[in-house]
Amino acid sequence: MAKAVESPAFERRGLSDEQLQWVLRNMHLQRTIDNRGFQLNRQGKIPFATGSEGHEGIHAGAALAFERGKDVLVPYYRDVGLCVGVGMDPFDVLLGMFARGAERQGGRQFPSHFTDHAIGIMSFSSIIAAHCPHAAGAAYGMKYRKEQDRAVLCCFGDGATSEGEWHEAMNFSAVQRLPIVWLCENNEWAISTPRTHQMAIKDVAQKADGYGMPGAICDGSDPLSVYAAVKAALDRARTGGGPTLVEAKCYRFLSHTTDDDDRTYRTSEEIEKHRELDPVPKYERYLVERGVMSPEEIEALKKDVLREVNEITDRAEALPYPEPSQLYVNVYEGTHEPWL
Ligand SMILES: Cc1ncc(C[n+]2csc(CCOP(=O)(O)OP(=O)(O)O)c2C)c(N)n1
Ligand SMILES: [Mg+2]
Repeated sequence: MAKAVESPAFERRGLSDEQLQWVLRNMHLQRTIDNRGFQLNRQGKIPFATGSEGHEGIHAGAALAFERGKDVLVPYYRDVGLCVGVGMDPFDVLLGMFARGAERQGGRQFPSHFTDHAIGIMSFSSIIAAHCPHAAGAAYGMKYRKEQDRAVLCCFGDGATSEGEWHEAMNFSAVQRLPIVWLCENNEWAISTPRTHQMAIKDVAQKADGYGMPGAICDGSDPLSVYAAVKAALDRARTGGGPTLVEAKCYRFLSHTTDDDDRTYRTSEEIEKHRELDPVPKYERYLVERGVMSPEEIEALKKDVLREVNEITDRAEALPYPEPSQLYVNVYEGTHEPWL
């Protein structure tokens, strides 16, 4: 049976003051970048942005558990805070939004389709759950090469767990005892489809039973609860213990993307009710109560994050679109130019 991680809210988990403050900065960075995407879209400056507000606790906690230089991250489009948290340059996120040629993928990928080979962030597609077999493959590679002390962290939403590829990846990873952690960011919605239309069970983590791997549930609005659950699962994977399905429960506060009008399928009352669990103010209260940061220090941190996001926005906007001649670079080998 899936086990809820024993987590009295906001237990310190042996983290230093600096680490606890880093978590807050990561959460604000994500939220500020997120809101910037929506603003730029409404200003007509970018075609598309995703909204991850409500997922901050998951991203900051999981990023802290990830070992840079060793582990491999296979994210999905919601994971801006996680990717930035493991070391991706936030400037690259803005370059992606503006589709600028200087972006790592030449400005041709959808925004929020992060990748960074140097850090170990694997490229993924928009096809829901298609990255899960790829993540299992990366973990299989680690096992095949007898690499020790490293693992794959693969993220996806609750809706992804209805896809055939997800089930195949889960099953394969359990049968092969692969070094992988499956992190489900359960925000209760898959665009307009509520969780109750996707599955007849309450907890995604229950699905782990069917494959013969442990399932764990953590509170996605508490970054330290997520850190503990993901770290325990990664440690197990890194030491030959096989895969774990970790479910982090959260709620998506914004519409699915800038292309989605969530008023057509959920009420503002529902959103307001979940706002009480907003991870950002909740975590700020914790830091102040424990004397880790003063309200003035938190204000200064927020200002600094806004300064950084303003700066990278201006810098990205000033750069040019990709050259048309670059269209097929990294798509076809050599100078092949189809349809020209
Ligand atoms: C195979 C496939 N089917 C449908 C879509 C359209 N689509 C894009 S995002 C999404 C919802 C996914 O929901 P979930 O997995 O819960 O992640 P969330 O967006 O809620 O974080 C859908 C259905 C897609 N990209 N791929
Ligand atoms: Mg979802």
